[in-house]
Amino acid sequence: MDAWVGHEVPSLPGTPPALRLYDSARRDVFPSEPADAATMYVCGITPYDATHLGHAATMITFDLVQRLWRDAGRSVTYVQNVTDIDDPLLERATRDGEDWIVLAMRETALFREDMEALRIIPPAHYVGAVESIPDIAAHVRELLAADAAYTLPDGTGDVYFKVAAAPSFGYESHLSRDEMRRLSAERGGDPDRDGKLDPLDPLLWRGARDGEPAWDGGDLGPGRPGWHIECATIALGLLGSTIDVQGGGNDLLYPHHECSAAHAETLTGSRPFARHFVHAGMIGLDGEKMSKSKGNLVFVSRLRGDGVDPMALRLGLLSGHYRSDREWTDDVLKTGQERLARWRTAASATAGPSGAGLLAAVREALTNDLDAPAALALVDAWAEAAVIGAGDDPSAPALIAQTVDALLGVRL
Ligand code: 5CA
Ligand code: ZN
Repeated sequence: MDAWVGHEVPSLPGTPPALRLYDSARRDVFPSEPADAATMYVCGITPYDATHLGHAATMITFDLVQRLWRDAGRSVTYVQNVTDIDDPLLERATRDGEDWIVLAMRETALFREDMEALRIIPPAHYVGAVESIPDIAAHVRELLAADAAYTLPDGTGDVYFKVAAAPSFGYESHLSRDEMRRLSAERGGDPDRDGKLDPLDPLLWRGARDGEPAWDGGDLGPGRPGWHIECATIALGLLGSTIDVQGGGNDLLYPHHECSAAHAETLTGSRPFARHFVHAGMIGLDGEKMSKSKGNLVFVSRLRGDGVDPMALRLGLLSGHYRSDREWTDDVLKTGQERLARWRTAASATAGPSGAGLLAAVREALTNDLDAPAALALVDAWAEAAVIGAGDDPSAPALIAQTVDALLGVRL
């Protein structure tokens, strides 16, 4: 499907240090050393409700990764999916008496608009689950043929992956089996279903049910895809067997990313599926994770409609470190708005402290596991000096505006 429209990204003088990122599997920060063309797959929305600030925060996180790779002269192939068929989408459509396709298309269109307003660089490939079904079904058949999957003997046609076929299962999330079981029940899995070989085995293909949409699965019979195989298939098809970054929120670490890596690795025989498994913290509201199922949402489109500058939202979301779970409050928004106004005033000053010095410091902060709060503090200090007439670099205000645009995605 179509992605959204991008904006020109200014190129900056000089060379940045190598990007270092935290990898959930190795549990530490390691350099990301992609070939000339870096590859990234990020788990996108399930379009049954509008984009909220949690989605925006995760998309901004991976937008920074792309910006830093580009700043280092790499081309980037970025793929994002849309889970445009899955249980929550069908449940919401049924609840509201709406056609699930219309719901998915409307919310996906709104997401594109929000991403454009937030100046997120669009993915090279924006791919829906539905359009990927033939490839997904082929992978499920391949896993069955390799004895890494089985059909449940209850006549439903449901096919499960054998976690026993992935000897390294668990290497990404490092959880105990009890914890995996608990999270799998909470996040779309069915550990207590009868007939499974292992309670942790995830669904690959759901046989057709009355009243549910179904697609031709060849030998699998009609049905629809499981969730984890969707992302494994889309990533493998467009990015090959080893990607530089697999990203998403930390709510996806288990079971989604652990299982999609296990599927991909079993299909290709190559491990790890991603050199860095990168997870963004959860944005919460009133002490709870912002989520469609809980309904405690602040929508990007609602704030935009209220006249909030998307650049202030971006600054608000960047004011906490991407890996920390953090709260969205009125104060976070107000601070973002005030910061944006201060930076805009400073960028129109006639001179300021050294622009090249600030660019180097901002690059240092951001390549250090995306330390955006440190980068914001550096620009704050520069802006404070520039507005009181300190510093005599006449090229600094323009360079700072370009730096903030190219690296933080904030247009002044
Ligand atoms: N379609 C699947 C991924 S394949 C999905 O999780 N969709 S989602 O709509 O629930 O979330 C979209 C993206 O936003 C995911 O990367 C998810 O991890 C992230 N996300 C969801 N809620 C939050 C939140 N409260 N804070 C930060 N990120 C979030
Ligand atoms: Zn995914």
